[in-house]
Amino acid sequence: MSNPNKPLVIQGPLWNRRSFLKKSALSAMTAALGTQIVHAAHLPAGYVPLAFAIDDNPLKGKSEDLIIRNDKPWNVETPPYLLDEAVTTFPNVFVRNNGLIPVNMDASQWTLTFGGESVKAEKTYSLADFKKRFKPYTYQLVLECGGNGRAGFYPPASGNQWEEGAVYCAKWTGARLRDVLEDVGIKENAVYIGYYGKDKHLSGDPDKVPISRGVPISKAMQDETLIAWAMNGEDIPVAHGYPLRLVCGGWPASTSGKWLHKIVVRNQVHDGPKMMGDSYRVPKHPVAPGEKVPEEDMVIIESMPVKSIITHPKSGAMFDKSKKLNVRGHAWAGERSVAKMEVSADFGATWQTCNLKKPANHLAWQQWSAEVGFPLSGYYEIWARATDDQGVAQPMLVPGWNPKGYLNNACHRIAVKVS
Ligand SMILES: Nc1nc2c(c(=O)[nH]1)N[C@H]1C(S)=C(S)[C@@H](COP(=O)(O)O)O[C@H]1N2
Ligand SMILES: [Mo]
Repeated sequence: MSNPNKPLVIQGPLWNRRSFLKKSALSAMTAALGTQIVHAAHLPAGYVPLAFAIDDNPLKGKSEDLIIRNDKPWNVETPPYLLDEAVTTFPNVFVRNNGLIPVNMDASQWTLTFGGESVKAEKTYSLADFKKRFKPYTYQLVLECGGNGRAGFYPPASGNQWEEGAVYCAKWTGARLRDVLEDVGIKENAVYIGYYGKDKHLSGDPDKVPISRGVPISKAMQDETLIAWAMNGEDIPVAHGYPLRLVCGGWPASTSGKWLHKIVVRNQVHDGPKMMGDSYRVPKHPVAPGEKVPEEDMVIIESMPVKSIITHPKSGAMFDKSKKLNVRGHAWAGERSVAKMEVSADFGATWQTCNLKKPANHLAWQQWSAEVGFPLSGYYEIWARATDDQGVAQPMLVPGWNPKGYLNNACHRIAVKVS
């Protein structure tokens, strides 16, 4: 085959009812192989020859050092040292799914429909419509899973035991949702939007939706909220929402719907799966660890809190005492920006102010770095702490326990050995 990475897709069923390979399919395969399939008559029913097996592994090309938290659905975490890039590239982007990643998507047939109580009339766009009719914008946007850091809570909360790496900042290109909503025409009573994707429920039931979340109209209307068709200048990878994705930077990444095919404009808070109960909601007042919290005391998570990560060096690395160590990473604060970044090498007794860059745009993470010296050989820890533009700093310890283990923004720490 001319391009081994581009699988041949043969349209229509390969097999007839008697399980014989269809003549047309056989001749297409023979042509593609440039030779005949000698024992074609013995191919078992439904068997697709390896040369034609569609390689639909959506994690192909990911770094081998990603940590698999679950394989059904795929939930894969990035270790901090792989997040060193200012703009995270595909191999290092964590993957979070609530259902099954859709397969065989045809971008040329893709549509996105706007409906719900608060549209003036339903309207459907093709992918080409978006690219043609709306001005494209590109922003670097932090997507962090609301459950990033869940592993730090005790008693443990159920769900993927994310440590630090369920976060990334990629460059997204698309139409502003605001421009599209203006084109659709929405009613005065619109308060919320909700998304629907093409992923399948784990049960296999086609009528069940794995997740359908959303944001208030004010967030939907923000400049940086996109209906994106490109990530880092290329088609969005399948695992991250190909061919169309809603991107709401700075909020729980669960609001950024992948494989987007419907947006509903609601006259009430959207009530799709994972909007209610304990999902992506936290108690509105502190609760004792393990306490049951009544539903009416839970509030929907909006902007994510101030946080930072050390991406260099890798925890556990060894260093030469005669040289200063370059320590660096990123900091972000949901809708806010980060005003100050500090590191400590003495368990928080003293703090050193870091160099801190401005964000590339609102809702992008900020790069920080520091040169850290060590007086003696031995074991050290480096702790990193960000403070946002309202003076709110990351806590040293795991913050308020909540039933599903969201919003753990405790300081990231790494160990280093100096000799
Ligand atoms: N359609 C759909 N969109 C989705 C999800 C999903 O399961 N289905 N998961 C959400 C959650 S919980 C997160 S954290 C982000 C993860 O985005 P990523 O896979 O690009 O890292 O996608 C969000 N969008
Ligand atoms: Mo998430």
